[in-house]
Amino acid sequence: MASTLPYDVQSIRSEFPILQRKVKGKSLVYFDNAATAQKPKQVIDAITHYYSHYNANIHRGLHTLADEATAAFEASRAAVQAFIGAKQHEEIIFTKGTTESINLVSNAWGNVFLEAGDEIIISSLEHHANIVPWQMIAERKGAVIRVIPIDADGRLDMEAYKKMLSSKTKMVSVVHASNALGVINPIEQIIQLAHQHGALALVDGAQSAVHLDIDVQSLDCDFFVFSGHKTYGPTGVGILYGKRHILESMQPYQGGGEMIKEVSFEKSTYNELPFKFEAGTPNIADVIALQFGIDFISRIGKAAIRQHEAELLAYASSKLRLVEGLKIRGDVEEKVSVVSFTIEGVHPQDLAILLDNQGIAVRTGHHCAQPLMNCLGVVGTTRASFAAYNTIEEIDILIEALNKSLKMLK
Ligand code: C6P
Repeated sequence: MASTLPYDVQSIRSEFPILQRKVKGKSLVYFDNAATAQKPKQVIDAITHYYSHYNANIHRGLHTLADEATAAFEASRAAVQAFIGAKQHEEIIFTKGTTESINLVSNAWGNVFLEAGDEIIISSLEHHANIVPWQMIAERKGAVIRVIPIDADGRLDMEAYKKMLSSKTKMVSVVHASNALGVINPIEQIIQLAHQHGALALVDGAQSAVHLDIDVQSLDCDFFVFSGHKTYGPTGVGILYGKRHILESMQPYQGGGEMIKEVSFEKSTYNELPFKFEAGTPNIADVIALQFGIDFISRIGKAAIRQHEAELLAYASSKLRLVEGLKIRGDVEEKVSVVSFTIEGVHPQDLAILLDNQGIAVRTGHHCAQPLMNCLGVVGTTRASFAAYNTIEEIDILIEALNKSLKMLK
């Protein structure tokens, strides 16, 4: 439930032990949240507690520890189900990240349903994780990838998208919010149009799940994927949501323990959902801890966090615009809390090193979106991304450090 208390950023900061540390003698300013968010103490404690008190394999043992671990693991599935509004817990599959979730779909769905000449639509904004798996299956099946173009600010060309759709389109796989620019795509419309042409729609929610309200039933997407580590949870846990009847029609991704019903040397039959897609011992501790990341978001309230982050984004953007030669890339209204920029005559990598010397963590480079950088005609950008625990004072520190760095570089 959303909190009605005023937003107390200092109290939120106190829940994140890492924010106490110094980098190069300065207080850490962590603005690389789009890469991975820091973890609240309750997530860190959940991992220690699991290994200290009830470490056991799940869904198999008939002993107390196994029962406790299984219950905690399944509680995380229920938390994820509620977090994204899925109808049934069987529709939530645990993977190791967004990347694995997309690979699972491209293989387990693509192997069954793609044929030569079929088309898969992605967009120019995609992370490599939503490009390469489709290229791999397209190559195997003789399918064709089509790419929705963007304008200079990273807005999708929806007219071009509409023209691309046809009876050949089998899958539309598009990012909800761009990791490199922060731009939010009109995902409802993208999904509706895909369905009108009989295609399925996959939403890469790696950057949206933590910021935007997600209801997979009202979105009506066929798949929604995201990573636990960007939602204040641990690394090594990803989520694949899929509509039940579609997941049922797909082949297993990997074979092994847990995903089977009966095995003989002649033939094996597969387990029910969600276990059919969870072969082998999963990442039990981190899946269990994920629910505490989700709990952190729910306790503070997504709307409250979003408002706080929007204030940070607006403040940072207004200050950055004053820097000579600086251009914000993806300077649009509908954005998550990511600001990506280039500065005339300055290589992003040089800037990142100078900022790190002042205790500031930003990401620079192509952000695993090389084709997007080519579309924008840049080698890379400097990206600052904000989370629930960041402050206006930290942005002032960034701007001061940036101006100091530019004096050294220019
Ligand atoms: N983006 C970033 O710094 P994994 O690595 O599987 O958790 O997530 C991959 C991924 C897929 N789609 C989008 C939109 C993403 O942002 C990411 C991860 C990080 O932007 C690391 S490259």
